[in-house]
Amino acid sequence: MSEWYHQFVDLKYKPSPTDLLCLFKVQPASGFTIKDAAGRVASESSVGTWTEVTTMRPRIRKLMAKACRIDGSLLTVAYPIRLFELGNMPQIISSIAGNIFGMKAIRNLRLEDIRWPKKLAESFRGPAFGTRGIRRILRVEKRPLTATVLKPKLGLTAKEHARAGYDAWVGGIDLLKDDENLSSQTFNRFRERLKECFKMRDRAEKETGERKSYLINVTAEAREMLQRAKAVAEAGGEYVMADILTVGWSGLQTLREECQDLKLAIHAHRAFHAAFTRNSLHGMSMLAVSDVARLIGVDQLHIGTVVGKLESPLEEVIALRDNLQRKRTNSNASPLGQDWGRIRPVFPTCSGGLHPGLVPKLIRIVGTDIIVQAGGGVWGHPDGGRAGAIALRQAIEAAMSGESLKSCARDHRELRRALETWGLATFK
Ligand code: CAP
Ligand code: MG
Repeated sequence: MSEWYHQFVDLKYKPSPTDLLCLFKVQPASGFTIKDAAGRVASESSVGTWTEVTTMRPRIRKLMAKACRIDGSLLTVAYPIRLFELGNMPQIISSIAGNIFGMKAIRNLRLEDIRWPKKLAESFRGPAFGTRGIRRILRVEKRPLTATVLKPKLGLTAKEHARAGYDAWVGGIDLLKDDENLSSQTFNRFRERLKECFKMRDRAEKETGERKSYLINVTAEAREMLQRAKAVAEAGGEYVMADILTVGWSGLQTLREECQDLKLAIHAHRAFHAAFTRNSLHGMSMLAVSDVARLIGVDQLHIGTVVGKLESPLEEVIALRDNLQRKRTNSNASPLGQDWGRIRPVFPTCSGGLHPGLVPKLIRIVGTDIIVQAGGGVWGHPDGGRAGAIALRQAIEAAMSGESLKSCARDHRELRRALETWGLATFK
């Protein structure tokens, strides 16, 4: 059996620029060598199975993936591009991240990184707006954008939701955002929420003279999701939000097509990612997930905060930022490197336990070309959501001007109250 699998191992093979490359971290099960595991990964994710078959043809041998590099527990596999259907992401992921995770001969397997050949990468739309396009929509040139997720996550009525949204917008928030689990429950129906919130959005724009928008969650059954996107466009919205991993790559591709026609940007929430990205030995890295999201074409994606409540190691957050924003990613951000060609950059969103006291640290780590999202950090402010929004904006202005929060807080009450409440401490 291993002899057959070993035919998929060729450490002399030099990958061609048209090959798709995958970097895996492999831990063979006991009794198996890394070469055994490598052959199985390359075989079962391309054309092979556990035995030779009489239906094999010489021309099909050219489609065999090759385990072409083994470096300790790191395995690089090269896949001929003809294994894949251009523009079909579910098919590609079913190949390179399909059955192989369940093989007995492998104790742990993690897909760390992917290098996409130009022809395959450019068979996807990429972001419609990207960082620059989003900044143009909101007419914000340099500073980080601000967003707030209304809390509590669920339970508010559509009117209460819109009323609170108004407070956040006039307080200085650019983007109101639905929570990942808010859709169209009985207490807050999607179409009523849409209507009420855009009434308040328009009012807040008039009063502040600033552009404001709403990341409304359209996550639902695929056809209904498209209907909800249409309703957003008819209401004069600029965005939809989707839980890209629970919607699935097929649903996301379909939504991207619809949003192309509707001229809507996509805010991507990654709820569910930690179920398979967090284990550093098994699963798929968030880096690889970010590749797929950028290719399909979301305009904004969560990358973590380093300083906040959710697990997000510094190296990962920086690698994600660079992988989403750069035209060409080098080995720091992505071990295999990637030339993104005409695929636009995605706006990184930092979210999860953020509050004004953490803003300067966050900006020192990830820079200013980000979206700062604070839910509890706005709605937990002792003087209410509008004061919370003002405090967040004050913290960002202070960080942009290089003024310390303490000195800024002296004559900015909202920020002072936020610092009194949460201080400057990062989450343990
Ligand atoms: C943040 C949040 C976001 C997470 C997602 C939450 O709320 O709304 O869903 O940030 O995680 O439900 O936790 P708070 P990530 O601002 O109140 O913490 O950004 O890592 O994908
Ligand atoms: Mg949330």
